[in-house]
Parts: sequence; structure tokens; C-alpha cells
Amino acid sequence: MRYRVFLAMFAGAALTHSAVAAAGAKAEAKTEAAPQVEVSEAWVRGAVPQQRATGAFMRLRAGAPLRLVGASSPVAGRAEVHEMRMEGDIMRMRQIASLPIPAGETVQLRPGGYHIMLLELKRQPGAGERIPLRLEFEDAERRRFGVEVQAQVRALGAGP
Ligand SMILES: [Cu+2]
Repeated sequence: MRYRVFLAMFAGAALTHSAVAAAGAKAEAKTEAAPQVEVSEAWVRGAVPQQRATGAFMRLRAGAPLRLVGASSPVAGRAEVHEMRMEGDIMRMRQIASLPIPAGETVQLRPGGYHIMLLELKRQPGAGERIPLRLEFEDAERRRFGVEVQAQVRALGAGP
């Protein structure tokens, strides 16, 4: 029953750039419905040819408490979850082990805040292109699952 409520809630979110995923392929009796996460407005900042890194941004919303623990993309050698924070009067970014996604809250990854850093870029993401991103989540029982999204490349300098 609870599963149906989730489905109804997410059915209205079938916008472009949205992905709804269910995890936990093993459906066991008595366990609750698999966690679901909605990823919307996923985008990647365009890069100049020599640039080795860029950021990916999106909105995340889940029906159960989750943590974003990692990411990967075919265009990047590796990807990290980053936060921005002030150190003195300098804004710096650094890798974090995980980003909590509280149940029912929208967590924004955006320029100047949390983001996914795509490192060791293999090529230049072109404006308008769609870049596959795989997001790794962990639920409250520490079960991991991945969600695949397509992130649209926005021109360098573009902001939300
Ligand atoms: Cu970063």
C-alpha cells in the first residue's frame, strides 16, 4: 500500500530529465518497498577543451532516508561528491563521503553548493549534449543501489 502511495507521488514528476528508480531487486516478504529516489533537472556544466574537471548538478528527492555515496560517468575518469564551504573568506570545495537525502526533502546540488565533481574528463562535454551519470545511493540498512540519469550539458557560465 505504501508502495502505491510512493508511485502516485512520483507519477506527477515525469518531467524531462527526471528519473524514478526502484532499488532492491530482491523483494522479500515483510520488507518494506524498495527505496525510491527522484532525480530531476540534472545538468552538467560545459567545459573548455583543456579543462579536466566540471560539475554536475540536480535535485534529489527520496521517499525514505538515503545517502548519495558516489557517482560515475563514461566521460570522467572518476567522480566525487563535493561540498562548498567557507574557509576564512575563501570558498573552497572538498570531497565528502556521503550526502544525506532526508525522506521527503528535496536536496539541491547546485553551483556554490553540493555538486558532483567529474574529474579526469575524457572529452569536452558539448552544450546541449546529454551525459549519462550513474548515482550511487545507500539506504538506512546500508544497501547500495545505482540510479542512471541523463544530464544535459549547459554552456559554460550557465547557472540555474
Ligand atoms: Cu567540486
